[in-house]
Amino acid sequence: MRTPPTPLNAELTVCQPNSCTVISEMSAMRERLAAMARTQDGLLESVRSLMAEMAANQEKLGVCSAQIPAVQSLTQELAQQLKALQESTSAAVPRVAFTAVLGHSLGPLPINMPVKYPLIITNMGNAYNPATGSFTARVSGMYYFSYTMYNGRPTPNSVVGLMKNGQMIVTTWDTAGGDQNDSATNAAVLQLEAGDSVYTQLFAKRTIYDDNGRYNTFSGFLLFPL
Ligand SMILES: [Ca+2]
Repeated sequence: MRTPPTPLNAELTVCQPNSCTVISEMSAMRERLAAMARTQDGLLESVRSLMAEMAANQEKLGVCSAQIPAVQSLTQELAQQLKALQESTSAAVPRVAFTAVLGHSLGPLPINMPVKYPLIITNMGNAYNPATGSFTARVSGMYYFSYTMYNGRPTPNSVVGLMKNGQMIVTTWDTAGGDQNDSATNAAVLQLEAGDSVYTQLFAKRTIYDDNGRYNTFSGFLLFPL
C-alpha cells in the first residue's frame, strides 16, 4: 500500500517536470531556431544578390548617361550633314521655268513661222529666248510645256502647234465664224536632251489674235533631270 503524499512530497511532484518532455521541447526549439537561422541566411543571400544587381544596373546607367552627350553630338552632326546634302542636291537640280506672252496679233503668213512671245512673265534659268521664241534645254530631263492660242477674227482659222526640234508634237485648231473669240490649249510632257529646242509654230495662212488681254501664252518647266 502506497504511502499518501505528505505536503512536501506533493509540492515536489507538481514542480518537477517530466525530463523527457523538457528534452523533447528543447529539441523542437533547437530545430525551429535552426530553421529560422537557415531562413535568415537565405534572406541575407537574396539581399546581397539584389544589392549586387542594383550596383551593376547603376554602373550600366552611369555608362549610358556618360554616352548621352556623345549621342547628342552625333545627332547634331548628322542633322548638319543632312542639311548640307539637301542644299547640295537642291543646288545640283537646275531651276528652269518660264512663261511668256505674245501681246499682239500674228498672221496670216505664207509659211509656217515660230511664234515669238516677247513679254516675259517668268524666265528662271533663261532657257527661253524671246528673240527666237525657242526654249533650249540646258540639261537632259523630263519637261512640261503648254501653250494657249486665241482666235479673235472672223477669218482665217487659227492653227498653232508645239514643236520639238522642228517636229510637230501637238496642235490646236479653231475655226473662225460666228463663234470666234475662242481659246485653245494643248500641252505635252517631253523628254529632252541637252540642246533640244521647243517652240510653238503658227501654221501658214493662219492667224492668232492678241492685245493687252494677253491671250496667247507659252509656258514650260523642268520636271526632273535625267
Ligand atoms: Ca471657233
